[in-house]
Amino acid sequence: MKIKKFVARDYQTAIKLAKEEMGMDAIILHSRPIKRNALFSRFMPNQVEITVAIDDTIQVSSDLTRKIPLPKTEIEPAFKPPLKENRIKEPELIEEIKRMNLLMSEMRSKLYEVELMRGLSEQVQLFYNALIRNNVNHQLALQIATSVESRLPRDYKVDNKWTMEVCLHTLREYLQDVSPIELVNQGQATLVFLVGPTGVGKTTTIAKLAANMTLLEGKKAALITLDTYRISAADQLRTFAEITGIPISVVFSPVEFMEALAKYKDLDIVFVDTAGRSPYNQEQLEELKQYVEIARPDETILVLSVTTDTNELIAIFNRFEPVGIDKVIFTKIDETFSYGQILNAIYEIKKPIAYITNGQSVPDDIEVPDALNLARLLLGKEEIL
Ligand SMILES: Nc1nc2c(ncn2[C@@H]2O[C@H](COP(=O)(O)OP(=O)(O)OP(=O)(O)O)[C@@H](O)[C@H]2O)c(=O)[nH]1
Ligand SMILES: [Mg+2]
Repeated sequence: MKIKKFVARDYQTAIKLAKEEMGMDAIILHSRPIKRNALFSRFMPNQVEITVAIDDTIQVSSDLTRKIPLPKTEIEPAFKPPLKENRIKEPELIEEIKRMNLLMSEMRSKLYEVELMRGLSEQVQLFYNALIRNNVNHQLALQIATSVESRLPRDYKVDNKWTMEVCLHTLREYLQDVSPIELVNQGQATLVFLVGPTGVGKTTTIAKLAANMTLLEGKKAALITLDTYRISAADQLRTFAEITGIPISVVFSPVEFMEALAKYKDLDIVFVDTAGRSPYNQEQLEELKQYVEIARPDETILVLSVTTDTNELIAIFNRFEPVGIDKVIFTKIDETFSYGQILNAIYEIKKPIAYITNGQSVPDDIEVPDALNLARLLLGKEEIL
């Protein structure tokens, strides 16, 4: 047995050298990259080393070797591909398998969906299609449609109006109860926090709520802003407060916050405006949680924009949940054509909707949603039945 090492700049060259010198029957026992220290590696290219063996006790005439070459496949497996390449191929393969699995499960659920769809009456299929067009998650839409179907009489055909009533009624059940702010504490201010990601409309919504409560309902409201991150942030609410005569405190610390709370404790309602928090900034969320824990608000409302997609809405809720979310407000209803994401999100997060806002105008563009109207909104603007 003859064993020899070959060094070259890559495996192919090393193998070529080995074959030339040791012949086609040579087998590779070992291969490795040669590590150089950092200093050398700057000046010299990386190299590889292969250890090759040949059993030279068996005499094979060079003529014979040439005439009957060994099938390539018999030699190749002995030449191990470089380790790094192997590692790259493995994740690729795993990714591919994952992708295939996903595809398979998508196909399976699609088939299941088609199967269930077949059992639906024509009217309910139209209802189902309207939900899908309006962005309602497929599985949820199918669940709702199946539930509508089970409520319709089987033996005779019902008219479209009746079916539509059942559809809307069923949709309403899937939307949680609507629950606007309640002034709970007799003789003590109800404390309401509005929290949420940046730019969703927290400050604007507080202005709308405070203006409506003060001007329309004759309640005594005050504003506290914890949004002191940006220079101009507090000005937005301060200007509004000046115009409406609603008192405001801009606080910079928990101590100042406690003082402001004490100052307004005899009013009807105190709104706390918070800085928009990135749902992915843990530190900001912790700070927000601290303020909520100090104040123990009656209601903490998460403000969400309907321009956000379902998965993101749910992710945002999950991040804010530890702060203690009681209700949600959906803003920017006027900025989208499909509203399915409201239903999708509510179905997952299971919190009541307090308000929806539908424009930038203060104080008009806010309403306590009527569940039936919301259900209609979910079906889009076209007539379906
Ligand atoms: N179209 C539309 N725009 C809205 C609505 N509500 C708020 N906006 C606008 O959204 C923008 C952001 O509103 P803000 O109230 O400043 O949002 P915010 O959540 O306080 O923002 P940060 O304090 O920066 O986190 C403003 O231009 C608002 O006029 C709405 O219902 N519809
Ligand atoms: Mg704001």
